[in-house]
Amino acid sequence: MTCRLPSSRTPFPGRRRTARLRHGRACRGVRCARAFTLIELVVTISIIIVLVSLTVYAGVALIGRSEVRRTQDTLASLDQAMREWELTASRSVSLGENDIPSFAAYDINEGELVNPPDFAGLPMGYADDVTRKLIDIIARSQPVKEIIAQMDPKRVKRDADDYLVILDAWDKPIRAIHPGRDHLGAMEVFVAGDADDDGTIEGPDIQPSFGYGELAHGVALNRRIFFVSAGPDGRFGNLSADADEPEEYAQAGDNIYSYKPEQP
Ligand SMILES: [Ca+2]
Ligand SMILES: [Ca+2]
Repeated sequence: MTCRLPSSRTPFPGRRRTARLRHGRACRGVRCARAFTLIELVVTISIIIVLVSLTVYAGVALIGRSEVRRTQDTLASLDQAMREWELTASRSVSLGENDIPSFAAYDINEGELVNPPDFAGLPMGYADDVTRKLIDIIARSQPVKEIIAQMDPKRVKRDADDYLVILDAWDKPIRAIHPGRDHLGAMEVFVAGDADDDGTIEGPDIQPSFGYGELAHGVALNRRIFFVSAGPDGRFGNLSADADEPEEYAQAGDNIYSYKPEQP
């Protein structure tokens, strides 16, 4: 296509030039060049923004999936470590109370559990103390030592009290939830409530104000300890939260488990 340069013979040179530019064509010298209109520029930039957003979203989703997978691997290692210890010892790690004579023999004394110092920015409670004592007990056995040695070193830390702490992929401590000791039957219904299906109390929640064991994280099945990560949101939440605390309940929604416990 040929274009004519505006000349002094053109009656209204400015108007003619404007008309050409409006159609996206500008002439320079003897050659005509196609220029972008404003609409074309906006459309092009919008497409670029959409493509970049999609790429970033896909990247974030991939990273999120890989963190979930790494956390699942860590939970599986802990579950395997627990089973190895139980096979070697021919029993489970027991949780008892020093003021109940029939449960004088136990590995973890619930009466001595404390709220350990804050770690990794999370408020800690009984469940964290149970976890670090449990890992301390099982990590003394050779098969468990070997399993921990094979875990990603970034997932294994020591806390301020020199206890081993196992972290999820978001660097938050994983919790072990103990099924609790045997329920003593009718004599303690008023103290410990009804027995769980596996004949245990809801542990370690005998003092709910310190608690956050099975009541908050889920009820263990068949007396098996389970491990739980707070998930991507870094909060364990509370599965027994009242209806007026929907956020606490929702925070448990993305938690990741070594096996899925029952709803409390
Ligand atoms: Ca229980
Ligand atoms: Ca969570």
